[in-house]
Amino acid sequence: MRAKARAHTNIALIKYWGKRDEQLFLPTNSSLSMTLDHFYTDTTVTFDNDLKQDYFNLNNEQASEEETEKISRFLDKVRDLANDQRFARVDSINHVPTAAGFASSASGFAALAAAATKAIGLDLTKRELSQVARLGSGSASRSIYGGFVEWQKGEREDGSDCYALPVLEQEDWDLNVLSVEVTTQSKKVLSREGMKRTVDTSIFYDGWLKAAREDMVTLKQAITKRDFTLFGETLEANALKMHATTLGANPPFMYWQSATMRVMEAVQSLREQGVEAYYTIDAGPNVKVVCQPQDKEKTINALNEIDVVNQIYTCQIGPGIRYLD
Ligand code: 2P0
Repeated sequence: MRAKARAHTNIALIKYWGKRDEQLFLPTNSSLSMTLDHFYTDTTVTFDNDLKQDYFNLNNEQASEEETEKISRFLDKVRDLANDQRFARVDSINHVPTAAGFASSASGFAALAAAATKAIGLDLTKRELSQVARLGSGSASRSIYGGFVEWQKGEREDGSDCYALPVLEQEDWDLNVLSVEVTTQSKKVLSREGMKRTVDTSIFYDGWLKAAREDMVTLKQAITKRDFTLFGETLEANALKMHATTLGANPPFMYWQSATMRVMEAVQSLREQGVEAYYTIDAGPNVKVVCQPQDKEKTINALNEIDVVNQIYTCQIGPGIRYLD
């Protein structure tokens, strides 16, 4: 009744931005991500007859009541699937700099889904596992696989056709992602709230849905052909369109800070000098820069010259979930 799993974070290149069902975490658009090697979560789950409630230790400390409740709600779904109501002890070590605004919900819920379903005796395919992880956090469905991953939105109301699929394996394209930290402050509008407000009110939301569909086709072609220019131009434009929806929301909001724009300008100016780098930005002010290995040093050096940059984490494409011990 015990299992341990490791899952890595991922960065979306076609963003997941909006739900059509908040209970089942069904998205309004399909998304596509790269799994990153540098940031991951290790989680051990032990179901135990003697426990009277769930326990959650995060980074070797007892987690808050609120965090434990979130984990418990997710475990309820796993218990219902297995028809086994035993409580569990969950131990997680997060190798993700959450204080720096990097999301840990993708790796966190992917590792928890893998460890909990195995510990309770469910034998799931990766597709099924991505559907279970999705019930913790949408982006977690993509972290089941390594490399390039599509989370298809599906059409059905029960979510049975809403899962992640591998697009290209980790070893089939060697790229770098530089995670550029400009602030460690937590964001004012959480992504869950931000996407809801955008779906409900943004005058640009229909345009986003159309663009996300088209960008998905283009990005998959770029990946198949290993066309880095088309790949970079498409992922950067997709991030800008996602952020544009927040400006059309009511009340409007934005995730960028002036430091965010300094990094964006530096990447643009690198391209003018012939260094191919492209940026993407999630629901926060930090920036991820994608480049090819031959341009990594030049890109890091240019980013290091920006005085508002705190830290740069160098990532490669990472693996999918694996069981440990
Ligand atoms: C993504 N983001 O595709 C997008 C882009 C943020 C911007 O997935 O409500 O933590 O738990 O499903 O997955 C962040 O949202 O949201 C996110 P929930 P999640 O990576």
